[in-house]
Amino acid sequence: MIRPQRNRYRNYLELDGLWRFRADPDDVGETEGWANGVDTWLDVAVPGSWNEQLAEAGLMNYTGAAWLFRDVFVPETYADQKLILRFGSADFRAIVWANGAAVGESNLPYMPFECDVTGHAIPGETLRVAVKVTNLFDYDWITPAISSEDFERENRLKDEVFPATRPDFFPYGGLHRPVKLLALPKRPITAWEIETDIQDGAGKVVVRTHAEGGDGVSLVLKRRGETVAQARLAPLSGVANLIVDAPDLWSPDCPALYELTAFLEEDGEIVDAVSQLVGIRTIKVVGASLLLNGERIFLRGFGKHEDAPISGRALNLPFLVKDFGLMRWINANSFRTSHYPYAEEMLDYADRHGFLVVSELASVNLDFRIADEQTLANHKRALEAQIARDRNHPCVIMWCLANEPGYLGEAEYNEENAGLYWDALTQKARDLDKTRPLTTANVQYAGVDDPAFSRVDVIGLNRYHGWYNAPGQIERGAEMVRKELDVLHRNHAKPIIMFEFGADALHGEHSTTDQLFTEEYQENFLAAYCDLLENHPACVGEHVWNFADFRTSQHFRRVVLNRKGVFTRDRRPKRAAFMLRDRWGNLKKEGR
Ligand code: BDP
Repeated sequence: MIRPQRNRYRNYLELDGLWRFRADPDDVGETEGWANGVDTWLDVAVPGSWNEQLAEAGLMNYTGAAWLFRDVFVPETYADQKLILRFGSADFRAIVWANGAAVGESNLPYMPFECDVTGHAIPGETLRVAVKVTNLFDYDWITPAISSEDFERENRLKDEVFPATRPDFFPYGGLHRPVKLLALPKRPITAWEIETDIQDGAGKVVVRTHAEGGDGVSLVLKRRGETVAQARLAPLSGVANLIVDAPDLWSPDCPALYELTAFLEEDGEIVDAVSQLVGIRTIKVVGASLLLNGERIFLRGFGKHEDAPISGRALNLPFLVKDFGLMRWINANSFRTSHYPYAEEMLDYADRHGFLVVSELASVNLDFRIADEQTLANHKRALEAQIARDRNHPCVIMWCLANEPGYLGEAEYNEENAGLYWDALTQKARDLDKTRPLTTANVQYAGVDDPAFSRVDVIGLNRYHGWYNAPGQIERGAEMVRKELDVLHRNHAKPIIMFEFGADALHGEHSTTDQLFTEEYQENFLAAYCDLLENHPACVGEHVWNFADFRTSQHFRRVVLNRKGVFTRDRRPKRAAFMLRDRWGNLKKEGR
Protein backbone atom coordinates (compact mmCIF):
# COMPACT_ATOMS: atom_id res chain seq x y z
CA MET A 1 0.00 0.00 0.00
CA ILE A 2 1.37 3.42 -0.95
CA ARG A 3 1.03 6.35 1.44
CA PRO A 4 -1.45 8.99 0.23
CA GLN A 5 0.39 11.79 -1.55
CA ARG A 6 -0.22 14.67 -3.89
CA ASN A 7 1.68 15.25 -7.10
CA ARG A 8 0.92 15.60 -10.85
CA TYR A 9 -0.51 12.08 -10.91
CA ARG A 10 -2.12 11.69 -7.50
CA ASN A 11 -4.49 13.74 -5.39
CA TYR A 12 -6.81 13.29 -2.44
CA LEU A 13 -9.60 14.88 -0.42
CA GLU A 14 -9.46 14.85 3.36
CA LEU A 15 -12.69 13.58 4.88
CA ASP A 16 -11.90 14.41 8.50
CA GLY A 17 -14.37 16.53 10.45
CA LEU A 18 -17.79 15.94 11.94
CA TRP A 19 -19.48 12.74 10.79
CA ARG A 20 -23.01 11.60 11.61
CA PHE A 21 -23.09 8.83 14.17
CA ARG A 22 -25.56 6.23 15.34
CA ALA A 23 -24.96 3.36 17.76
CA ASP A 24 -26.40 0.00 16.71
CA PRO A 25 -26.51 -2.05 19.95
CA ASP A 26 -29.01 -4.56 18.51
CA ASP A 27 -27.08 -4.88 15.26
CA VAL A 28 -30.12 -4.08 13.09
CA GLY A 29 -28.47 -1.48 10.83
CA GLU A 30 -27.66 -3.81 7.96
CA THR A 31 -31.15 -5.35 7.75
CA GLU A 32 -32.81 -1.95 8.15
CA GLY A 33 -30.75 -0.44 5.34
CA TRP A 34 -28.82 2.16 7.36
CA ALA A 35 -26.16 2.14 4.65
CA ASN A 36 -28.41 4.62 2.77
CA GLY A 37 -28.60 6.96 5.78
CA VAL A 38 -30.63 7.29 8.99
CA ASP A 39 -33.20 9.83 10.21
CA THR A 40 -31.72 10.53 13.63
CA TRP A 41 -28.11 10.76 14.57
CA LEU A 42 -25.47 12.35 16.80
CA ASP A 43 -22.32 14.10 15.63
CA VAL A 44 -18.86 12.64 16.20
CA ALA A 45 -15.42 13.98 15.28
CA VAL A 46 -13.22 11.94 12.94
CA PRO A 47 -10.48 11.09 13.77
CA GLY A 48 -11.89 10.34 17.20
CA SER A 49 -13.09 7.65 19.58
CA TRP A 50 -16.79 7.84 20.22
CA ASN A 51 -16.58 6.95 23.93
CA GLU A 52 -15.44 10.12 25.69
CA GLN A 53 -16.87 12.45 23.02
CA LEU A 54 -20.33 10.94 23.47
CA ALA A 55 -20.12 10.00 27.15
CA GLU A 56 -23.12 12.19 28.01
CA ALA A 57 -25.17 10.38 25.37
CA GLY A 58 -24.50 7.16 27.29
CA LEU A 59 -21.66 5.85 25.10
CA MET A 60 -18.67 6.04 27.46
CA ASN A 61 -18.50 2.28 27.96
CA TYR A 62 -20.17 1.30 24.70
CA THR A 63 -18.72 -1.72 22.94
CA GLY A 64 -20.56 -3.03 19.91
CA ALA A 65 -21.56 -1.79 16.46
CA ALA A 66 -21.92 1.86 15.49
CA TRP A 67 -22.40 3.63 12.17
CA LEU A 68 -20.66 6.72 10.85
CA PHE A 69 -21.86 8.64 7.79
CA ARG A 70 -20.83 11.56 5.68
CA ASP A 71 -21.40 12.97 2.21
CA VAL A 72 -18.55 14.12 0.05
CA PHE A 73 -18.63 16.03 -3.22
CA VAL A 74 -16.40 14.30 -5.76
CA PRO A 75 -14.51 16.91 -7.86
CA GLU A 76 -14.98 16.77 -11.62
CA THR A 77 -11.19 16.84 -11.99
CA TYR A 78 -11.24 13.27 -10.62
CA ALA A 79 -12.77 11.94 -13.86
CA ASP A 80 -10.74 9.07 -15.42
CA GLN A 81 -9.00 8.40 -12.12
CA LYS A 82 -9.10 5.35 -9.95
CA LEU A 83 -11.01 6.43 -6.81
CA ILE A 84 -10.22 4.86 -3.46
CA LEU A 85 -11.62 5.45 0.02
CA ARG A 86 -8.72 5.10 2.42
CA PHE A 87 -9.17 4.69 6.16
CA GLY A 88 -6.10 5.10 8.40
CA SER A 89 -7.82 2.59 10.72
CA ALA A 90 -11.27 1.51 11.92
CA ASP A 91 -11.20 -0.11 15.33
CA PHE A 92 -11.61 -2.93 15.54
CA ARG A 93 -13.57 -4.03 12.42
CA ALA A 94 -15.49 -2.22 9.74
CA ILE A 95 -17.72 -2.58 6.69
CA VAL A 96 -17.96 0.27 4.19
CA TRP A 97 -20.75 1.31 1.81
CA ALA A 98 -20.58 3.88 -0.98
CA ASN A 99 -23.97 5.21 -2.12
CA GLY A 100 -25.56 2.16 -0.49
CA ALA A 101 -23.32 -0.44 -2.16
CA ALA A 102 -20.95 -2.52 -0.01
CA VAL A 103 -17.42 -1.70 -1.21
CA GLY A 104 -15.11 -3.27 1.33
CA GLU A 105 -14.34 -4.32 4.86
CA SER A 106 -11.49 -4.57 7.32
CA ASN A 107 -10.86 -6.86 10.23
CA LEU A 108 -7.36 -5.72 11.10
CA PRO A 109 -7.54 -3.21 13.95
CA TYR A 110 -5.13 -0.21 13.89
CA MET A 111 -4.31 -0.82 10.22
CA PRO A 112 -5.14 1.19 7.11
CA PHE A 113 -7.46 -0.27 4.49
CA GLU A 114 -8.70 0.83 1.10
CA CYS A 115 -12.01 0.41 -0.74
CA ASP A 116 -12.15 0.89 -4.49
CA VAL A 117 -15.13 3.19 -5.15
CA THR A 118 -14.48 3.88 -8.84
CA GLY A 119 -17.89 3.63 -10.51
CA HIS A 120 -19.69 4.44 -7.23
CA ALA A 121 -18.09 7.84 -6.70
CA ILE A 122 -19.17 9.89 -9.73
CA PRO A 123 -17.06 13.00 -10.44
CA GLY A 124 -19.30 16.07 -10.21
CA GLU A 125 -21.73 14.32 -7.84
CA THR A 126 -22.08 13.67 -4.13
CA LEU A 127 -20.96 10.37 -2.63
CA ARG A 128 -22.56 9.04 0.56
CA VAL A 129 -20.12 7.11 2.71
CA ALA A 130 -21.41 4.82 5.47
CA VAL A 131 -19.17 2.80 7.77
CA LYS A 132 -20.20 0.26 10.36
CA VAL A 133 -17.49 0.02 13.02
CA THR A 134 -17.45 -2.62 15.78
CA ASN A 135 -15.15 -2.41 18.82
CA LEU A 136 -15.40 -6.03 19.91
CA PHE A 137 -12.72 -8.71 19.48
CA ASP A 138 -13.25 -12.33 18.41
CA TYR A 139 -12.04 -15.29 20.46
CA ASP A 140 -9.58 -16.39 17.79
CA TRP A 141 -8.18 -12.87 17.42
CA ILE A 142 -4.56 -12.25 18.48
CA THR A 143 -5.87 -10.19 21.37
CA PRO A 144 -8.56 -12.66 22.37
CA ALA A 145 -12.05 -11.52 23.36
CA ILE A 146 -13.33 -11.85 26.89
CA SER A 147 -16.74 -11.28 28.48
CA SER A 148 -17.84 -10.82 32.08
CA GLU A 149 -19.05 -14.43 32.00
CA ASP A 150 -15.61 -15.63 30.86
CA PHE A 151 -13.97 -13.85 33.76
CA GLU A 152 -16.35 -15.60 36.10
CA ARG A 153 -15.81 -18.98 34.46
CA GLU A 154 -12.03 -18.53 34.60
CA ASN A 155 -12.39 -17.73 38.28
CA ARG A 156 -9.66 -15.18 37.83
CA LEU A 157 -10.74 -11.60 37.91
CA LYS A 158 -14.40 -12.62 37.98
CA ASP A 159 -16.82 -9.96 36.78
CA GLU A 160 -14.59 -7.10 37.89
CA VAL A 161 -13.67 -5.29 34.70
CA PHE A 162 -15.96 -2.91 32.83
CA PRO A 163 -16.07 -2.89 29.85
CA ALA A 164 -14.80 -6.49 29.96
CA THR A 165 -11.39 -6.63 28.28
CA ARG A 166 -8.30 -8.78 28.71
CA PRO A 167 -5.75 -6.08 27.98
CA ASP A 168 -5.21 -3.17 30.34
CA PHE A 169 -6.23 -0.37 27.98
CA PHE A 170 -9.62 1.00 27.04
CA PRO A 171 -11.41 -0.64 24.07
CA TYR A 172 -12.08 2.64 22.30
CA GLY A 173 -14.21 2.46 19.15
CA GLY A 174 -14.23 4.73 16.12
CA LEU A 175 -12.42 5.95 13.04
CA HIS A 176 -9.18 6.75 14.78
CA ARG A 177 -7.06 7.97 11.91
CA PRO A 178 -7.56 10.20 8.87
CA VAL A 179 -10.00 9.20 6.13
CA LYS A 180 -9.27 10.20 2.54
CA LEU A 181 -10.73 9.90 -0.94
CA LEU A 182 -7.75 9.16 -3.18
CA ALA A 183 -7.65 9.94 -6.88
CA LEU A 184 -5.00 7.76 -8.54
CA PRO A 185 -3.89 6.91 -12.05
CA LYS A 186 -5.89 4.04 -13.57
CA ARG A 187 -3.01 1.57 -13.25
CA PRO A 188 -0.88 2.90 -10.40
CA ILE A 189 2.21 1.87 -8.48
CA THR A 190 0.70 -0.24 -5.71
CA ALA A 191 3.57 -0.93 -3.30
CA TRP A 192 7.30 -0.63 -2.84
CA GLU A 193 9.87 -2.04 -0.51
CA ILE A 194 13.03 -0.19 0.43
CA GLU A 195 15.94 -1.73 2.32
CA THR A 196 19.26 -0.15 3.17
CA ASP A 197 22.71 -1.49 3.91
CA ILE A 198 26.23 -0.17 4.35
CA GLN A 199 28.99 -1.89 2.39
CA ASP A 200 32.62 -0.75 2.38
CA GLY A 201 31.54 2.67 3.56
CA ALA A 202 28.99 3.11 0.77
CA GLY A 203 25.24 3.22 1.33
CA LYS A 204 23.13 0.72 -0.58
CA VAL A 205 19.42 1.35 -1.11
CA VAL A 206 17.60 -1.69 -2.46
CA VAL A 207 14.22 -0.94 -4.02
CA ARG A 208 11.46 -3.26 -5.22
CA THR A 209 8.32 -1.84 -6.83
CA HIS A 210 4.92 -3.28 -7.71
CA ALA A 211 2.50 -1.73 -10.17
CA GLU A 212 -0.72 -2.58 -12.00
CA GLY A 213 0.59 -1.42 -15.35
CA GLY A 214 3.36 0.46 -17.13
CA ASP A 215 6.48 -0.86 -18.79
CA GLY A 216 9.27 0.52 -16.63
CA VAL A 217 10.14 2.37 -13.46
CA SER A 218 12.87 4.94 -12.99
CA LEU A 219 14.17 5.80 -9.55
CA VAL A 220 15.77 9.03 -8.39
CA LEU A 221 17.40 9.44 -4.98
CA LYS A 222 18.07 12.97 -3.73
CA ARG A 223 19.71 14.52 -0.72
CA ARG A 224 18.87 18.18 -0.01
CA GLY A 225 17.52 18.56 -3.55
CA GLU A 226 20.63 17.14 -5.30
CA THR A 227 20.40 13.82 -7.17
CA VAL A 228 22.83 11.32 -5.65
CA ALA A 229 21.82 8.11 -7.42
CA GLN A 230 19.49 6.89 -10.18
CA ALA A 231 18.38 3.52 -11.53
CA ARG A 232 15.85 1.90 -13.85
CA LEU A 233 13.77 -1.13 -13.09
CA ALA A 234 12.69 -3.44 -15.83
CA PRO A 235 10.64 -5.51 -15.74
CA LEU A 236 8.13 -4.39 -13.08
CA SER A 237 8.53 -6.06 -9.71
CA GLY A 238 12.26 -6.15 -10.33
CA VAL A 239 14.93 -4.97 -7.90
CA ALA A 240 17.26 -2.01 -8.25
CA ASN A 241 20.29 -1.08 -6.16
CA LEU A 242 21.13 2.56 -5.63
CA ILE A 243 24.67 3.16 -4.38
CA VAL A 244 25.47 6.28 -2.36
CA ASP A 245 29.12 7.12 -1.79
CA ALA A 246 30.01 8.60 1.62
CA PRO A 247 26.37 8.54 2.76
CA ASP A 248 24.92 10.62 5.59
CA LEU A 249 23.71 7.81 7.86
CA TRP A 250 20.43 7.93 9.75
CA SER A 251 20.74 7.87 13.56
CA PRO A 252 19.09 9.54 16.58
CA ASP A 253 21.90 12.13 16.68
CA CYS A 254 21.60 12.91 13.00
CA PRO A 255 18.44 11.57 11.34
CA ALA A 256 19.64 12.18 7.76
CA LEU A 257 16.93 11.52 5.17
CA TYR A 258 17.10 11.08 1.42
CA GLU A 259 14.12 11.59 -0.89
CA LEU A 260 13.37 8.67 -3.16
CA THR A 261 10.95 9.02 -6.08
CA ALA A 262 9.75 6.27 -8.40
CA PHE A 263 8.33 7.25 -11.82
CA LEU A 264 6.15 4.72 -13.60
CA GLU A 265 6.43 4.86 -17.39
CA GLU A 266 4.17 3.61 -20.14
CA ASP A 267 4.88 4.05 -23.86
CA GLY A 268 7.59 6.60 -23.06
CA GLU A 269 5.36 8.72 -20.85
CA ILE A 270 5.31 9.09 -17.07
CA VAL A 271 1.93 7.91 -15.75
CA ASP A 272 2.50 7.79 -11.98
CA ALA A 273 5.02 8.94 -9.37
CA VAL A 274 5.45 8.20 -5.67
CA SER A 275 7.94 9.57 -3.14
CA GLN A 276 9.26 8.48 0.20
CA LEU A 277 11.89 9.65 2.69
CA VAL A 278 14.65 7.08 3.17
CA GLY A 279 17.17 6.76 6.00
CA ILE A 280 20.32 4.77 5.27
CA ARG A 281 21.11 2.68 8.34
CA THR A 282 21.67 -0.87 9.57
CA ILE A 283 20.40 -2.54 12.72
CA LYS A 284 21.99 -5.79 13.87
CA VAL A 285 22.23 -8.11 16.83
CA VAL A 286 25.76 -9.35 17.51
CA GLY A 287 26.17 -11.51 20.61
CA ALA A 288 24.47 -9.66 23.46
CA SER A 289 24.74 -6.26 21.71
CA LEU A 290 22.38 -4.25 19.56
CA LEU A 291 24.22 -2.31 16.86
CA LEU A 292 22.98 0.70 14.91
CA ASN A 293 25.29 1.41 11.98
CA GLY A 294 27.80 -0.96 13.59
CA GLU A 295 27.79 0.87 16.93
CA ARG A 296 26.29 -0.26 20.24
CA ILE A 297 23.08 1.42 21.27
CA PHE A 298 21.13 1.50 24.51
CA LEU A 299 17.40 2.22 24.27
CA ARG A 300 16.14 4.83 26.74
CA GLY A 301 12.44 5.47 26.61
CA PHE A 302 8.92 4.26 27.12
CA GLY A 303 6.10 1.98 26.34
CA LYS A 304 3.42 4.41 25.17
CA HIS A 305 -0.23 4.39 24.24
CA GLU A 306 -2.22 6.33 21.70
CA ASP A 307 -4.38 7.89 24.39
CA ALA A 308 -5.48 11.42 25.16
CA PRO A 309 -8.38 13.06 26.97
CA ILE A 310 -11.58 13.28 24.88
CA SER A 311 -10.05 12.16 21.58
CA GLY A 312 -9.30 8.72 23.08
CA ARG A 313 -7.22 6.51 20.80
CA ALA A 314 -7.43 8.87 17.82
CA LEU A 315 -4.57 10.57 16.05
CA ASN A 316 -4.30 13.88 17.89
CA LEU A 317 -1.64 16.05 16.29
CA PRO A 318 -1.14 18.57 19.12
CA PHE A 319 -0.56 15.63 21.50
CA LEU A 320 1.76 13.99 18.97
CA VAL A 321 3.93 17.11 18.79
CA LYS A 322 3.85 17.57 22.57
CA ASP A 323 4.76 13.93 23.26
CA PHE A 324 7.80 14.02 21.01
CA GLY A 325 8.80 17.32 22.66
CA LEU A 326 8.55 15.68 26.08
CA MET A 327 10.49 12.63 24.94
CA ARG A 328 13.22 14.93 23.67
CA TRP A 329 13.12 16.93 26.96
CA ILE A 330 13.49 13.78 29.07
CA ASN A 331 16.39 12.55 26.89
CA ALA A 332 14.59 9.45 25.59
CA ASN A 333 15.76 8.00 22.29
CA SER A 334 13.11 5.35 21.69
CA PHE A 335 9.65 3.96 22.38
CA ARG A 336 7.62 0.80 21.80
CA THR A 337 4.27 1.04 20.02
CA SER A 338 2.61 -0.84 22.87
CA HIS A 339 0.24 -2.57 22.21
CA TYR A 340 -0.63 -2.06 18.53
CA PRO A 341 0.73 -0.34 15.42
CA TYR A 342 0.55 3.46 15.82
CA ALA A 343 -0.54 6.04 13.27
CA GLU A 344 1.76 6.42 10.27
CA GLU A 345 2.07 10.13 11.10
CA MET A 346 3.82 9.11 14.32
CA LEU A 347 6.39 7.04 12.44
CA ASP A 348 6.98 9.88 9.97
CA TYR A 349 7.75 12.15 12.91
CA ALA A 350 10.09 9.57 14.45
CA ASP A 351 11.90 9.23 11.08
CA ARG A 352 12.42 12.96 10.86
CA HIS A 353 13.44 13.49 14.48
CA GLY A 354 15.54 10.37 15.01
CA PHE A 355 13.58 8.21 17.45
CA LEU A 356 14.08 4.44 17.48
CA VAL A 357 10.78 2.56 17.37
CA VAL A 358 10.03 -0.99 18.44
CA SER A 359 6.96 -1.72 16.37
CA GLU A 360 4.56 -4.00 18.21
CA LEU A 361 1.80 -6.10 16.69
CA ALA A 362 -1.73 -5.80 18.08
CA SER A 363 -1.37 -9.03 20.04
CA VAL A 364 -1.94 -8.76 23.77
CA ASN A 365 -2.44 -11.60 26.24
CA LEU A 366 -2.44 -14.50 23.80
CA ASP A 367 -4.09 -17.25 25.81
CA PHE A 368 -2.67 -20.63 24.86
CA ARG A 369 -5.66 -22.48 26.29
CA ILE A 370 -7.66 -21.09 23.36
CA ALA A 371 -5.10 -20.08 20.70
CA ASP A 372 -5.56 -22.32 17.65
CA GLU A 373 -4.73 -22.59 13.94
CA GLN A 374 -7.02 -19.69 13.20
CA THR A 375 -5.25 -17.50 15.78
CA LEU A 376 -1.91 -18.27 14.14
CA ALA A 377 -3.36 -17.51 10.70
CA ASN A 378 -4.63 -14.16 12.03
CA HIS A 379 -1.27 -13.43 13.59
CA LYS A 380 0.48 -14.06 10.26
CA ARG A 381 -2.00 -11.81 8.48
CA ALA A 382 -1.46 -9.00 10.99
CA LEU A 383 2.31 -9.42 10.68
CA GLU A 384 2.17 -9.25 6.91
CA ALA A 385 0.08 -6.06 6.96
CA GLN A 386 2.27 -4.35 9.54
CA ILE A 387 5.53 -5.15 7.81
CA ALA A 388 4.03 -4.01 4.50
CA ARG A 389 2.91 -0.73 6.05
CA ASP A 390 5.99 0.12 8.13
CA ARG A 391 9.02 -1.53 6.54
CA ASN A 392 10.17 1.60 4.72
CA HIS A 393 10.56 3.63 7.93
CA PRO A 394 14.16 3.94 9.16
CA CYS A 395 12.85 4.59 12.70
CA VAL A 396 11.43 1.06 12.95
CA ILE A 397 14.32 -1.05 14.28
CA MET A 398 12.56 -4.15 15.56
CA TRP A 399 9.29 -6.11 15.31
CA CYS A 400 7.73 -7.07 18.63
CA LEU A 401 5.49 -10.00 17.75
CA ALA A 402 3.31 -9.99 20.87
CA ASN A 403 2.88 -8.48 24.30
CA GLU A 404 2.68 -10.91 27.20
CA PRO A 405 1.74 -14.14 25.45
CA GLY A 406 0.88 -16.93 27.91
CA TYR A 407 -0.03 -14.18 30.34
CA LEU A 408 -1.74 -16.43 32.87
CA GLY A 409 1.31 -18.63 33.14
CA GLU A 410 -1.01 -21.35 31.74
CA ALA A 411 0.49 -24.84 31.38
CA GLU A 412 -0.43 -24.81 27.66
CA TYR A 413 2.19 -22.10 27.06
CA ASN A 414 4.86 -24.76 26.59
CA GLU A 415 7.46 -25.89 24.04
CA GLU A 416 5.01 -28.14 22.29
CA ASN A 417 2.21 -25.62 21.62
CA ALA A 418 3.89 -22.27 21.87
CA GLY A 419 7.19 -23.52 20.44
CA LEU A 420 5.45 -24.51 17.19
CA TYR A 421 3.50 -21.25 17.19
CA TRP A 422 6.67 -19.13 17.49
CA ASP A 423 8.54 -21.30 14.97
CA ALA A 424 5.86 -20.59 12.40
CA LEU A 425 5.51 -16.89 13.19
CA THR A 426 9.21 -16.06 13.40
CA GLN A 427 9.82 -17.95 10.14
CA LYS A 428 7.10 -15.90 8.46
CA ALA A 429 8.58 -12.65 9.83
CA ARG A 430 12.07 -13.56 8.62
CA ASP A 431 10.73 -14.46 5.17
CA LEU A 432 9.10 -11.03 4.94
CA ASP A 433 11.91 -8.92 6.44
CA LYS A 434 15.48 -10.11 6.87
CA THR A 435 16.76 -6.74 8.06
CA ARG A 436 15.17 -6.34 11.48
CA PRO A 437 15.54 -8.30 14.73
CA LEU A 438 12.48 -9.93 16.31
CA THR A 439 11.34 -9.78 19.91
CA THR A 440 8.36 -10.36 22.22
CA ALA A 441 7.45 -8.78 25.57
CA ASN A 442 7.49 -11.59 28.14
CA VAL A 443 5.12 -11.51 31.12
CA GLN A 444 6.62 -12.30 34.50
CA TYR A 445 4.08 -15.12 35.05
CA ALA A 446 5.49 -16.94 31.98
CA GLY A 447 8.89 -16.68 33.69
CA VAL A 448 12.37 -17.18 32.30
CA ASP A 449 11.52 -20.36 30.36
CA ASP A 450 9.34 -18.59 27.81
CA PRO A 451 9.37 -20.69 24.57
CA ALA A 452 9.66 -17.44 22.59
CA PHE A 453 13.16 -16.72 23.92
CA SER A 454 15.01 -19.30 21.84
CA ARG A 455 13.17 -18.14 18.66
CA VAL A 456 13.61 -14.37 18.81
CA ASP A 457 16.76 -12.24 18.49
CA VAL A 458 16.21 -9.94 21.45
CA ILE A 459 14.74 -11.04 24.78
CA GLY A 460 12.05 -8.60 25.88
CA LEU A 461 10.79 -8.52 29.48
CA ASN A 462 7.96 -6.83 31.39
CA ARG A 463 8.59 -6.84 35.16
CA TYR A 464 6.69 -5.54 38.17
CA HIS A 465 8.54 -7.08 41.13
CA GLY A 466 8.13 -4.46 43.83
CA TRP A 467 4.65 -3.59 42.59
CA TYR A 468 2.29 -6.51 41.84
CA ASN A 469 4.44 -8.74 44.05
CA ALA A 470 6.74 -7.68 46.86
CA PRO A 471 4.70 -4.43 47.08
CA GLY A 472 6.33 -1.61 48.99
CA GLN A 473 9.73 -3.42 48.86
CA ILE A 474 11.81 -1.91 46.11
CA GLU A 475 15.12 -3.56 47.01
CA ARG A 476 13.54 -7.00 47.22
CA GLY A 477 11.82 -6.47 43.88
CA ALA A 478 15.03 -5.30 42.19
CA GLU A 479 16.88 -8.33 43.55
CA MET A 480 14.31 -10.64 41.92
CA VAL A 481 14.89 -8.88 38.60
CA ARG A 482 18.65 -9.21 38.94
CA LYS A 483 18.39 -12.96 39.45
CA GLU A 484 16.18 -13.36 36.38
CA LEU A 485 18.52 -11.28 34.22
CA ASP A 486 21.45 -13.46 35.26
CA VAL A 487 19.61 -16.68 34.44
CA LEU A 488 18.60 -15.34 31.04
CA HIS A 489 22.11 -14.12 30.31
CA ARG A 490 23.51 -17.56 31.18
CA ASN A 491 20.93 -19.43 29.08
CA HIS A 492 20.85 -17.20 25.99
CA ALA A 493 23.69 -15.24 24.46
CA LYS A 494 21.26 -12.51 23.38
CA PRO A 495 20.55 -8.88 24.17
CA ILE A 496 17.83 -8.18 26.73
CA ILE A 497 15.51 -5.17 26.79
CA MET A 498 13.28 -4.35 29.75
CA PHE A 499 10.16 -3.32 27.84
CA GLU A 500 8.07 -2.57 30.92
CA PHE A 501 8.74 -1.69 34.53
CA GLY A 502 6.70 0.79 36.47
CA ALA A 503 4.64 1.80 39.46
CA ASP A 504 1.38 3.77 39.65
CA ALA A 505 1.78 7.24 41.12
CA LEU A 506 -1.00 9.71 41.81
CA HIS A 507 0.24 13.15 40.89
CA GLY A 508 0.58 15.09 44.16
CA GLU A 509 0.64 12.04 46.48
CA HIS A 510 3.77 12.02 48.70
CA SER A 511 5.30 10.07 51.56
CA THR A 512 8.55 9.99 53.54
CA THR A 513 8.53 6.16 53.49
CA ASP A 514 8.13 3.64 50.66
CA GLN A 515 4.44 3.82 49.94
CA LEU A 516 2.65 2.54 46.81
CA PHE A 517 0.96 5.20 44.66
CA THR A 518 3.22 8.06 45.78
CA GLU A 519 5.47 10.00 43.43
CA GLU A 520 8.51 9.08 45.55
CA TYR A 521 7.77 5.37 45.31
CA GLN A 522 7.51 5.56 41.52
CA GLU A 523 10.75 7.53 41.33
CA ASN A 524 12.68 5.17 43.63
CA PHE A 525 11.25 2.07 41.96
CA LEU A 526 12.28 3.28 38.50
CA ALA A 527 15.73 4.38 39.73
CA ALA A 528 16.40 0.97 41.34
CA TYR A 529 15.52 -0.84 38.10
CA CYS A 530 17.56 1.59 35.99
CA ASP A 531 20.63 1.09 38.22
CA LEU A 532 20.40 -2.59 37.53
CA LEU A 533 19.59 -2.44 33.83
CA GLU A 534 22.18 0.15 32.86
CA ASN A 535 24.90 -1.93 34.48
CA HIS A 536 23.96 -5.37 33.24
CA PRO A 537 26.20 -6.78 30.47
CA ALA A 538 23.30 -8.14 28.38
CA CYS A 539 20.83 -5.30 28.82
CA VAL A 540 20.49 -3.02 25.79
CA GLY A 541 17.48 -0.98 26.79
CA GLU A 542 15.08 0.27 29.44
CA HIS A 543 11.54 1.30 28.54
CA VAL A 544 9.57 2.69 31.46
CA TRP A 545 5.91 1.74 31.69
CA ASN A 546 4.32 4.17 30.83
CA PHE A 547 5.01 7.51 29.20
CA ALA A 548 1.71 9.01 30.43
CA ASP A 549 -1.29 7.98 32.52
CA PHE A 550 -3.89 6.35 30.26
CA ARG A 551 -7.49 5.20 30.31
CA THR A 552 -8.27 1.56 30.88
CA SER A 553 -11.42 -0.37 31.71
CA GLN A 554 -12.80 0.20 35.22
CA HIS A 555 -11.38 -2.03 37.93
CA PHE A 556 -10.85 -1.55 41.67
CA ARG A 557 -7.07 -1.52 41.21
CA ARG A 558 -7.19 1.44 38.81
CA VAL A 559 -7.92 4.98 40.06
CA VAL A 560 -9.85 6.20 36.98
CA LEU A 561 -6.71 5.69 34.85
CA ASN A 562 -3.65 3.46 34.83
CA ARG A 563 -1.35 5.83 36.74
CA LYS A 564 2.01 4.40 35.77
CA GLY A 565 2.68 7.42 33.59
CA VAL A 566 5.79 9.47 34.22
CA PHE A 567 3.58 12.27 32.92
CA THR A 568 -0.08 12.72 33.80
CA ARG A 569 -2.67 12.16 31.11
CA ASP A 570 -2.55 15.90 30.33
CA ARG A 571 1.26 15.62 30.20
CA ARG A 572 2.34 17.27 33.48
CA PRO A 573 5.59 15.76 34.85
CA LYS A 574 5.67 13.68 38.02
CA ARG A 575 8.82 13.58 40.18
CA ALA A 576 10.20 10.57 38.30
CA ALA A 577 10.33 12.61 35.09
CA PHE A 578 13.09 14.85 36.49
CA MET A 579 15.06 11.86 37.75
CA LEU A 580 14.88 10.17 34.33
CA ARG A 581 15.82 13.39 32.56
CA ASP A 582 19.07 13.64 34.59
CA ARG A 583 19.87 9.95 34.32
CA TRP A 584 19.23 9.68 30.60
CA GLY A 585 20.98 12.99 29.97
CA ASN A 586 24.09 11.50 31.58
CA LEU A 587 23.85 8.31 29.51
CA LYS A 588 23.57 10.46 26.41
CA LYS A 589 26.66 12.44 27.38
CA GLU A 590 28.54 9.18 27.89
CA GLY A 591 27.59 8.31 24.31
CA ARG A 592 25.35 5.36 25.28
C1 BDP B 1 1.56 -5.25 31.79
C2 BDP B 1 0.87 -4.99 30.48
C3 BDP B 1 0.42 -3.54 30.32
C4 BDP B 1 -0.24 -3.08 31.61
C5 BDP B 1 0.77 -3.16 32.73
C6 BDP B 1 0.19 -2.68 34.06
O1 BDP B 1 1.69 -5.34 29.38
O2 BDP B 1 -0.45 -3.44 29.23
O3 BDP B 1 -0.79 -1.80 31.50
O4 BDP B 1 1.12 -4.51 32.89
O5 BDP B 1 -0.32 -3.50 34.80
O6 BDP B 1 1.30 -6.54 32.20
O7 BDP B 1 0.23 -1.48 34.34
